[in-house]
Amino acid sequence: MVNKRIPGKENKPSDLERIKQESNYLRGTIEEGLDDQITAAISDDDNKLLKFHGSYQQDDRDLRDERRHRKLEPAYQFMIRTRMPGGVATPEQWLVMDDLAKRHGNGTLKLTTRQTFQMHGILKWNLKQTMQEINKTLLDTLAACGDVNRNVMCNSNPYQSEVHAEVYGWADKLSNYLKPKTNAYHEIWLDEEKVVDSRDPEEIEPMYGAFYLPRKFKIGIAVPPTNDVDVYSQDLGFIAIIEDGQLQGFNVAVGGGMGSTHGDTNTYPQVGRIIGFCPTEKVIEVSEKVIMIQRDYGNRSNRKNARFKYTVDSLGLDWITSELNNRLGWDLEEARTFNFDHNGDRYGWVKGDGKWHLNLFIQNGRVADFDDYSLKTGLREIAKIHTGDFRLTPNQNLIIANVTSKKKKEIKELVEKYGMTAGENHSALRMNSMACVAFPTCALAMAESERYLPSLIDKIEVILDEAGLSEKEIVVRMSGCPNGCSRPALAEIAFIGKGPGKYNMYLGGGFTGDRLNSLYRENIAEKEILETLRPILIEYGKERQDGEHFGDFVIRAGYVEEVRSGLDFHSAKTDLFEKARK
Ligand code: SRM
Ligand code: SF4
Repeated sequence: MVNKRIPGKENKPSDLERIKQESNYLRGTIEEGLDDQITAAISDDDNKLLKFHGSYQQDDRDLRDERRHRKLEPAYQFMIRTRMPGGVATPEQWLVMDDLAKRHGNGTLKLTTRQTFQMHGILKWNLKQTMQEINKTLLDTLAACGDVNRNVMCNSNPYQSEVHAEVYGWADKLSNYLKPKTNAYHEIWLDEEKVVDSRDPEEIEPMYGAFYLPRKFKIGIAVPPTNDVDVYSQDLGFIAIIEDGQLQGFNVAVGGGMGSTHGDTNTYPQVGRIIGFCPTEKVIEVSEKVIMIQRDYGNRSNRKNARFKYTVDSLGLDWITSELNNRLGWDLEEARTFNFDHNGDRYGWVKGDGKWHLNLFIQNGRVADFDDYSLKTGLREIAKIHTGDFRLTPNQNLIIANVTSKKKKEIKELVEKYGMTAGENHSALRMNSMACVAFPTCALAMAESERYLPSLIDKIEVILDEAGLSEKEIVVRMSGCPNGCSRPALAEIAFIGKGPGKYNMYLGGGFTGDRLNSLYRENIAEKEILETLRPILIEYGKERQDGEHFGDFVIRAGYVEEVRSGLDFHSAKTDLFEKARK
């Protein structure tokens, strides 16, 4: 047994631990709550359990004040998130999601930063039917949220090579293996017979146990040279090692995560650290043991310090590695060399494995019919004739994958007819942008994100034109609060909501997603954002070295200090050479 201090062990467990324990393996009183016709909401405890089933209760924040005024309960509604390893959906599934969004949701779909669909605005009365229809199309929502392993991410184009397809296969297997084993989901949503389970917790949930994990857990697999999954942001990241065209196994990175809380220096974004290499067929075993370490040692008292990154940082990387080796009964091998060259998407048509694949730009992942183009309708028309599949990318974009040469012409015509774009008319900055949902559905949003970033980029593009940088790839991300759902801490330029119309601005993330950025200006509004960015972009336009990325430049030019570990995130200095510049 270890003699290490177990983080948070000495303190009282958080209320969520009680809720999980008393829930009878995620059942709670969700069913009764759904049947209650008096309110459009469910109870607080059930709402926490509902997350494990892939849904959240929310309310429309645009309507909050008006409804309060009229003494009405908030406009309660539900968000549903699918579990879709590697972001793969068939055309039939696309059509079902498209139709459900129209019939039961707010009419739009969100392609998320973890390669899944989110649907917003579902009323309680329609929740079960929506879940059933999703399941009928062979997608599910189990463990899309909650204190369990979430959607497993992987490179979004498995047709690029045999190795890509093989890696997708592992992502799929991992996702299935790491699902909760309770029958609650099937009983509540799919009307399966209720099981009175008197077995031991270890038998009902052999990996998770009755308390599940202390916090959410995330796994992503990258295939170099592409780091589109932002492997260093994952609790557990795998980096495919390919030698002589064959997948040899994976480097294992632990303890990444993006979330923090404004003003609380005990919380910070962190990058995953590589602790070794495992052969391909061991990837499930390694994942299971890492998850069990987090289950046993994660902080169950303070949810703000409960992610695996804090377990890793408080117990130490050496301890985690040796505990993992002990549990495995064999040692991870020495990490192997690899190289990443970007974390964005590569747009347009590419050919691979005898088929065509079109990577479309979907601004902030929102699939809707807009005033100037009918994206949702266009994608529906494509789904009707498409014989391949769709791949949701980790950058909130979409690949129409596996298109035969025969179908390519038809799809190309539809893309043009509906004004969809592989980004020809956009700046490279916009093509490398992401924004989280934020208002009006996200209860935690402090500022706009998805609804605001496009117009801010319009204004930054004017500066980019002047600086001759319109075609220069710069990664920009916005989040409505420091939870970091768009993985902003890894962006070259990031905006994190502080209050209505106000953002913290961060600079200096690595172009390949390997380095954190650091705070450059606090609590600034649009005017100041543009005034601050302008001279830096102009200087970058003139002074950058050959091939130098913006994130590297702002460090070399002394705007911000390099941050390689989350432990230095709050102490990093800015404007190091300001006097010299003046
Ligand atoms: Fe997230 C909570 C949306 C990816 C870190 N996230 C939320 C909630 C559910 C708000 C809530 O708890 O009430 C948001 C729902 C908004 C809405 O109305 O839909 C939300 N997160 C999203 C999505 C939809 C953003 C998007 O625009 O794509 C992404 C869904 C991913 C998926 O399909 O599973 C999403 N969230 C992420 C990521 C990025 C990633 O996983 O690659 C992160 C940062 C990585 C990480 O986890 O460290 C992320 N979300 C959080 C956190 C902060 C966790 C932390 O460690 O502190 C929260 C809040 C929490 O858990 O308490 C959060
Ligand atoms: Fe909501 Fe914050 Fe996540 Fe944006 S970053 S979706 S505002 S929790």
